[in-house]
Amino acid sequence: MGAYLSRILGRLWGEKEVRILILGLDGAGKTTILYRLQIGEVVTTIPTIGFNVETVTYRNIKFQVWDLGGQTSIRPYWRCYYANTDAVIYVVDSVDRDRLSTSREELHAMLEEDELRDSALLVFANKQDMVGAMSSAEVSDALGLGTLKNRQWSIFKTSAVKGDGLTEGLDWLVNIIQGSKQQQ
Ligand SMILES: Nc1nc2c(ncn2[C@@H]2O[C@H](COP(=O)(O)OP(=O)(O)OP(=O)(O)O)[C@@H](O)[C@H]2O)c(=O)[nH]1
Ligand SMILES: [Mg+2]
Repeated sequence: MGAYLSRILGRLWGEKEVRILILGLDGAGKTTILYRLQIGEVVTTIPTIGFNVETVTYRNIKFQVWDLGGQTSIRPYWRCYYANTDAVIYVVDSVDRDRLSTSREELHAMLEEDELRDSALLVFANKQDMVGAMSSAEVSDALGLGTLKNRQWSIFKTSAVKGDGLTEGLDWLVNIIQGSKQQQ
């Protein structure tokens, strides 16, 4: 049954990998999430200058995951990676209340880009293991997710260091992407 399903899925997907960008302000936890997804462990990170890219296989689907540096001076380069992106994982440090408005501005500026018109949006309200972390409803409000039009989006509470919430988010993404494939 498993082999049969993977054949069907293989046909559905062809050989194409699903292209994902992980974006968000510096220090939000993007690189930690990338390697947690890829090797299942917490790695020691340094601020990303440029990008990391890894292939992550989940539920028989190959994701090509790009993790871009989030520092102010590097954010203008995000747009160089937008073409052919199936989904954006937008990571928020749920403790960093002071920079939520900046995070909101960057998010909305990104979503206005034509190349991301059809990309799904998965928001991770990260660092939920820390005292004072905002709830996903608070993060959602602060980011203005409710105002998004013509966008498939969802938000999940995550802790990259504990590994919580990440697969729930990916499950949502797989369902969205499979749904849109079947419509084509
Ligand atoms: N407590 C806690 N710390 C986290 C979590 N996720 C990441 N961190 C820590 O936050 C710091 C920054 O994480 P990175 O993954 O390097 O952040 P980044 O978003 O890749 O940052 P840039 O590369 O500068 O854009 C590191 O010390 C991580 O260990 C989390 O869920 N909980
Ligand atoms: Mg990084």
